Amino acid sequence: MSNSKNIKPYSGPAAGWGALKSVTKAWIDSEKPLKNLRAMLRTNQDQGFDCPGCAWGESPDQHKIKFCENGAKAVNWESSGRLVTPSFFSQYSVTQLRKHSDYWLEYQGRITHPMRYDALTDHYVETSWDEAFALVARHLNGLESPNQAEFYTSGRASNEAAYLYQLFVRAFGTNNFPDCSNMCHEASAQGMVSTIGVGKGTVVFEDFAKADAIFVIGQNPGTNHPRMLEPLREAVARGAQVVCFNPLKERGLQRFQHPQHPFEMLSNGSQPTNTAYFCPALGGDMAALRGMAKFLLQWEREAQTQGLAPVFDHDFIQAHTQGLDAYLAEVDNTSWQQIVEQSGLAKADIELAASMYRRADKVIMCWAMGITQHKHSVATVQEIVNLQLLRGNVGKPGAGLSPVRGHSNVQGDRTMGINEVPPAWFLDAIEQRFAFQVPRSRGHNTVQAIQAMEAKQAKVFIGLGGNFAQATPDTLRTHAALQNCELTVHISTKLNRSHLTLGKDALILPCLGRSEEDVQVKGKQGITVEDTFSMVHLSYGQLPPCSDALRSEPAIVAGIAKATLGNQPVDWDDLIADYGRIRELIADTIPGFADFNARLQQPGGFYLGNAAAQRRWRTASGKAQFACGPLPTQLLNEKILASGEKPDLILQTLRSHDQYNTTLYGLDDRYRGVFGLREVLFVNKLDIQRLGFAAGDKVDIISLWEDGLERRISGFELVEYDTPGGQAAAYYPETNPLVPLESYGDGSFTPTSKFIAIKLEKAKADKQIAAAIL
Ligand SMILES: Nc1nc2c(c(=O)[nH]1)N[C@H]1C(S)=C(S)[C@@H](COP(=O)(O)OP(=O)(O)OC[C@H]3O[C@@H](n4cnc5c(=O)[nH]c(N)nc54)[C@H](O)[C@@H]3O)O[C@H]1N2
Ligand SMILES: Nc1nc2c(c(=O)[nH]1)N[C@H]1C(S)=C(S)[C@@H](COP(=O)(O)OP(=O)(O)OC[C@H]3O[C@@H](n4cnc5c(=O)[nH]c(N)nc54)[C@H](O)[C@@H]3O)O[C@H]1N2
Ligand SMILES: [Mo]
Repeated sequence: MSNSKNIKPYSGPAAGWGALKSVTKAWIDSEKPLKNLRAMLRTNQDQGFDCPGCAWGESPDQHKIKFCENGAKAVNWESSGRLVTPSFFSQYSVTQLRKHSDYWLEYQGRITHPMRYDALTDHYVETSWDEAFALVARHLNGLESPNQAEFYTSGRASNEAAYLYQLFVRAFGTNNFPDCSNMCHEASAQGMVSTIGVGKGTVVFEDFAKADAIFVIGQNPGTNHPRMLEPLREAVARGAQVVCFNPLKERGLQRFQHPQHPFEMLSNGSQPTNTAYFCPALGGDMAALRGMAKFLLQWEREAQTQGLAPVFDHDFIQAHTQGLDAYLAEVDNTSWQQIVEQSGLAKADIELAASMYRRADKVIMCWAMGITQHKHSVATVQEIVNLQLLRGNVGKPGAGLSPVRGHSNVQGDRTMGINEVPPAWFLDAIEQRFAFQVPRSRGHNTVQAIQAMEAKQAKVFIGLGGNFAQATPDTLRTHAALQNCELTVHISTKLNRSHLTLGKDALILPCLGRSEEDVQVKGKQGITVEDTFSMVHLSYGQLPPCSDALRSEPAIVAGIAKATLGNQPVDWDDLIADYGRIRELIADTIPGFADFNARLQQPGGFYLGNAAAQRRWRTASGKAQFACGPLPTQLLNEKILASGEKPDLILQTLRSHDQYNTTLYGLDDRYRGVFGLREVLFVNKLDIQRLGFAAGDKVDIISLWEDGLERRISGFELVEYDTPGGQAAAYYPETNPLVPLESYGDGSFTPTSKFIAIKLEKAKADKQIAAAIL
C-alpha cells in the first residue's frame, strides 16, 4: 500500500453523507450560495432548467428534488461568483496563462466579455461583438473552400443552438462537424443503426421499474450518472437482478445510500446495488458476450432435444429478425479458448452471467465508454444487440438497449443534424425548406479534423462549447494542429486550454450558461434538450447572467451567420427574437417534431419516439439484423505489435468523481480513495511487484505505437488497486498525450481511450534528482 498521504481507501457507500458534504462544499465554493440554492432546487423541475450535467432522464415524479451530487457541482461551477474580466486578461499574457493548470484556468470563473487575441502584446483584449463576428466572417469568406473550416460541437449546446449552427454551416457549404459524440457514443450509433435501424436507446425511464435484469456494462454511474443509482437501487429492492461488467469494482455499483431516504442516511445503512459483478479484461466484453451467446445456444439445443421450453424467442426471431443462422454459425466457430483468453473471465463466470440473462424475461442492457472507446467497439455493441435479439429483448416493456449518453444534450445535437455524415433524407429536407444547395460530401469527424489542421488543409476552427485541445487524443499533435490555424474561435463559458492553444487570430466568445436567464426581443426564452430516453423538454435559465455582455449560444451562432452570409438562408435576427421560430423550422424539417412548440407545454416534455422500440426496423431488409463478425484475432493493434515491445500494462483512461470531462471541480476521487492528486496510475499489486516498482513510486508512462513519435507523460504515482492483472487505469485528460491519433475504433473513429498499450519507466524527474545527488 502506498504511504502517500493522498491515498486513503474509501469504505463508505456511494452517495450518502459524503455526497451531501460534497454538495455543500461546491455550493459554498461558488461564492454565490444564496442565489445558487434557488437554482439547484429548480434543476430538472418543470419550468426550471435542465441539469447541465449528464443526459440521464427525469423521473416522471414531479415532487422530487432532482439533482444529484455531481449535478449540484455542475450547476455551482457554472454559476460561480468568480469572473474572468478584460482586466484579468490584461493581467496575464497567454504565455503566462499557459503555465497554469487546467484546474486553475477554469477555477478563475466565468468569462464576461468577448475577447480577441492580440499577437503583438500576447494578450487577449476586449473586442465588440460586431468586430468579433466581422473577423470570423472575413476569415471564413476568405477560404478557398468551405471545407477548410472545422465546426466542432460539444454536447451541451441546446437544440436551438445546434439547429442554427448546422443550418449556417451547411449554407456556408460544408459538412465538417467534428463533435464530442465522435469521441463518445459514436460506436453505439453505428452498431445500432446497422442492426436495429435506430442509433438511439430503445428504453424509457419507466422500463427500469419493469425489468427483471439490468446489465451495466463498462459504465460508472455512481460518478457519471448518479441519478441512475436510484432505479438500480429500486430494482434490487424488488428482487430484480443487476449484473455489472467492469474491470474496476466501482463503488456506486456496489453500495449506495440514498440521500433522499432519511432512514438509510440516519441508520447509516446502505443498499447493496449489485448481486453479480464480473471483471473482464479491458476490451474483453465482446468475447464475454459471445461466450454468453454460446451458452444460450447450448441450452437452446439441449431444450430442443429434451422437449423443454425454448431459450430463444423464436416468435420474435421469426417475425422480426434476419441473419440468425449466420450468427449462430459464428458463435459455434468461436472457440472457448479464445473467449476465455480475450474476456479475461473464467468459463464458469460467463456461464453464471448467461444464466442470469436467461432467467430474466425482460432485460435492459446499459453501456457507456467502457464499451465504446475500443478498436472493436462497433462489433461489441452489435454483440450486445445480438444477445438481446436472441431473447426478444428489444421493443417490449421493461427490456431494451440503453447506451447511456454523456453530455446533457449530445443526443439532441445529433437529432438536430450535427453529423458529419448526415443521412440523405435530412439533407433533402433542409434543401427543400430553405432552397439552397446543401453540401452532399462527407465532412470531417474529430480525428479527421485534427488530421486536416495538422496538414494545414483546414484553416479555421470554431468550437461551439467544449475543450477541443484537451478532450481529443495525441495532445502534442492536436495542439500543434490547432496552432496551424489562421483563426480559432471558442464559444465558451469558462477559460480552458483550448483558448490558449490558438491560431494566428483567436476569439473567445462568452455565452450564457444553461442556468442563466435568456431574454431576447420577444421576452424570456427557453431552450430545449433531448435526454438519453429521447424525451424532449424545455429549459428556462433561472439566474441573472453573470455579465451584461454575454450572449446566448443561438445569438452568437446567428451573429456569425449573419456576418458571413447576410440574411441568407433565413433572417437570423428574427429567429433570435423568439426561439419559438427556430422550433418551427425544426418542426418543418425533422421527423418527430410536428407541433413542437405546442407539445413542449406538457410537463416533462414529450417523447420523440423510437421505431425500434415499436419493433419497426429501419434497416435495408426491414428486419432487425444479427451481425455476425468474428472476435478480433487479438486486441493489440498491429502498430503496437510493430513497436517490437511487449506492453507492461494496458491502460484505460477514465473520469474521477470530481470532474466533468476536462473540467476539474476538484482534485479528489472519493470512491477510489485518492485525495488532492490526479497524476496517479492505478495498478494491481502483483503487477507493481512484477514490474519492479513499489506503491507510491513515481513513473513515466510511455505509449507503445510504431510511428516514430515518442508519447510520454511523467511523474505519475503508482497506486495499488483492485484491478485485473495487466490492466491499469488513470484519469483523462492528463493521459491524452498517450492516445495515438490513428488509434481509433473500426467504423467509429472513436479514439481508443480505454485501451492504450504502455510501458513504465522510473520517473525521469526522480532520475535527475538521483543524478544530482550522485
Ligand atoms: N460527474 C460527471 N458526469 C459525467 C461526466 C463526467 O465527466 N463527470 N461525463 C459525461 C460524459 S460526456 C460521458 S460520455 C459519461 C461517461 O460515463 P462513463 O462511461 O461511466 O465514464 P468513464 O469514467 O469513462 O467510465 C468508464 C467505466 O467503464 C469501465 N471500463 C473501462 N474499460 C472497460 C472495458 O473494456 N470493459 C468494461 N466492461 N468496462 C470498462 C471503467 O472501469 C469505468 O467504470 O458521463 C457523463 N457524465
Ligand atoms: N482519454 C480520454 N479522452 C476522452 C474521453 C475519455 O474517456 N478518455 N472521453 C471523451 C468524451 S466521452 C467526451 S464527450 C469528450 C468531451 O469533450 P468536450 O465536450 O469538448 O469537453 P468538455 O470538457 O465537456 O468541455 C468543457 C468546456 O465547455 C465549456 N462549456 C461549459 N458549459 C458550456 C455551455 O453551456 N456552453 C458553451 N458554449 N460552453 C460551455 C467550458 O468552457 C468548459 O471549459 O472527451 C472525450 N475525450
Ligand atoms: Mo461523452
